[in-house]
Amino acid sequence: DKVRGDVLFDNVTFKYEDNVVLQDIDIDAPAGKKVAIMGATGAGKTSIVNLICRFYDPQKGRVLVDNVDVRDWDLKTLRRSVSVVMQETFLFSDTIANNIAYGKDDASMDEIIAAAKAACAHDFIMEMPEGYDTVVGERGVGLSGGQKQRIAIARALLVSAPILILDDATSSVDMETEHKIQQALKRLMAGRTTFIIAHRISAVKDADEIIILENGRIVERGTHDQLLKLRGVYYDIFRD
Ligand code: DCP
Ligand code: MG
Repeated sequence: DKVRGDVLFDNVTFKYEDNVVLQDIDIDAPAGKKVAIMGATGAGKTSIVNLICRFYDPQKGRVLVDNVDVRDWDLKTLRRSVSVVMQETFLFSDTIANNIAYGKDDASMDEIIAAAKAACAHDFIMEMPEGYDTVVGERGVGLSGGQKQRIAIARALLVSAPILILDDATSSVDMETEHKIQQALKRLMAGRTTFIIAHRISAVKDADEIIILENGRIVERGTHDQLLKLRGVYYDIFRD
């Protein structure tokens, strides 16, 4: 009963109270496919990925994982099958090492350090008062947005869930760090169904399908080359 990681959005419409956020969304992502989602703030990007983990349920249509409606999944199994690097990373009031190992409590210190190195987090962690034993989070040392994102990427590197969601995973890091992390993210994505939400063309251009969202509707979709030929919204982002 291993989860393969096929994800299908079948005519999904979703609203928060009266606010329609997604309309008639169809996405077919068989196991291993890389889907990128772009769109302005408020377009509905995070709402799409929220439905996979069942943080919310759609009012119309279905979200399927391995051909089974996510509503029929055991919630624990479903959420364990999805590894998420969120836009706003949540850190526990605990040591950096435990924050990285969250989701894989049996990780060895060597594994934790390797993940942190791949996520470009090792250097700043070593500069903290107690290195990997430094307590962060609400009752500990504060971290910048970019540092938190790198902890979250290290965390995702440790667990091997078949579905991966990167929601603006590098939005708070500078270009140089993003470039360095890119390699680790590529390794992270290999063999997993991946949803990449990003604003930069560099982060999405290799995806199997790029989806452009506008006010909750898909207005363009295709590969990088196909979308450039369209000379539409994606082309305009590319030219800027
Ligand atoms: N919304 C809401 N209630 C929530 C979350 C969002 O009413 N609890 C609204 C705000 C937006 C719309 O839903 O109008 C879509 O929100 P998303 O978070 O899905 O938007 P994005 O992820 O695309 O925006 P951003 O790029 O800012 O992350
Ligand atoms: Mg969002």
